[in-house]
Amino acid sequence: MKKTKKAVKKKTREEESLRDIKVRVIGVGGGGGSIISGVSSSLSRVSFVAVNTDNHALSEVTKKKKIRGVAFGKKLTGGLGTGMDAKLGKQAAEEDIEDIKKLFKEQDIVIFVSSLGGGTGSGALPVFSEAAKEMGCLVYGLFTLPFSFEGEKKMKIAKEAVKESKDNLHAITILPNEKIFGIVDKNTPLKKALTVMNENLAENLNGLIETIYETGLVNIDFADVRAVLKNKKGGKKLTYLSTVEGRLEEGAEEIVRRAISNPIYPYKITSSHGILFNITGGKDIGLTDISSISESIAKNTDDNAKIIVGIMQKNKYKDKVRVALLATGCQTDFFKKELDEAQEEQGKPVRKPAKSVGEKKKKEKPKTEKPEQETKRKEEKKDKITIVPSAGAGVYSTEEVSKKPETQDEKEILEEEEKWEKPSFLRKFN
Ligand SMILES: Nc1nc2c(ncn2[C@@H]2O[C@H](COP(=O)(O)OP(=O)(O)OP(=O)(O)O)[C@@H](O)[C@H]2O)c(=O)[nH]1
Ligand SMILES: [Mg+2]
Repeated sequence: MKKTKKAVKKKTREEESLRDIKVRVIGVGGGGGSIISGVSSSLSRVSFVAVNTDNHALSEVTKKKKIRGVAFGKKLTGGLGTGMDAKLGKQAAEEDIEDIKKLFKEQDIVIFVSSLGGGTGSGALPVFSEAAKEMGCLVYGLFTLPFSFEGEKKMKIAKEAVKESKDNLHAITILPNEKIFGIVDKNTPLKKALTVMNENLAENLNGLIETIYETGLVNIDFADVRAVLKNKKGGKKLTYLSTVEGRLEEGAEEIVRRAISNPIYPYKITSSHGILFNITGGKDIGLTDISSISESIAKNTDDNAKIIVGIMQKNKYKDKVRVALLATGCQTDFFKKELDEAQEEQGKPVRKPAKSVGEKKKKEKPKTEKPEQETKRKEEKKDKITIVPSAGAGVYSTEEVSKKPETQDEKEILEEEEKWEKPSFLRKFN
């Protein structure tokens, strides 16, 4: 068929490279479904699936048109959930793994979202993540941990799930629900508190997905995201994902401060070795603003971190800016044991994380630096970052700029945010 001039013009290199990227967000269990229902309405190119052993919870979540529901483990659970039995959740996952595997087929990125501590999400995740990884997907897990008032047992189930899934996840974000009390008052009704937590999570995820799919003036693409998510130096997969919006008049430092100190995180980006951030501003956003934000982020990270910067412009961000940040290789003491511990105690072979070429060559910097030396070094590092929009996307190590130019105007997505679903585990108690 003869191509029209218009059609040829439309098919830019940009669209070509993004055309086939498939991202599937899978909410596992009740909490996971609720969280994804908050993000699904504003994103168009990603597919959303809620999987659960609880038919009632599934039917609530799939009221959102964009979410497809898949039940599993019907024979074992009768469609009623597992009642906090992770062993049953695991068996349920194994029972229907062939059906579930179809969800991973041809997906480039599978993002599992789950609130750990129940039987379904915690039991099924190790099984699902293993299958997704084996099928060649880039697998990212975004999890919450139960509140401490929910008791030791739930926390134990959640931590066990992290431990059993971590080898099959390229990157993991773990957020204790408890952290929500850094944002809302302790007396806030639980339902409301969870909604705020879910909104925060959904907003962060939204920022990442927009970064992957939308075309920027300085563009971050799938290859960049993959490079950062897979860059688990020293096996550290803990990932920080945050998206914030602010007014330019707040100043770069303040916007960055909010982006890197999201109160729902029990860890910081300081030890991160792979950072990807996307700055979205109005048509009038200046190079100074962009540089200030970039430098401010770089100052707060590891010296050897690989930093990838993207810039987008949208009319709706007049005088405003949105920063979406993804940082891998973070550290925390909170669930250090679960993340670091190999699976020796379970009699399984220890799978050591593969070392990157750079890591083999590079020696760790000795930690003998005085505070003033550190400040000086960080200032010097800041000076080495150059933002060159006309030269294309920024993969910035501290010294180099490498990547080809991309120029294309942004698309507008102005969909209204919809109301959140009521968290499923609360529904049971109402
Ligand atoms: N952030 C957040 N956490 C939730 C939400 N719903 C439940 N949780 C947390 O997730 C834990 C597990 O609950 P569910 O997600 O309902 O459990 P499940 O995976 O469906 O497992 P079973 O119902 O036991 O089969 C709870 O103890 C809560 O801590 C939610 O909407 N948001
Ligand atoms: Mg449930």
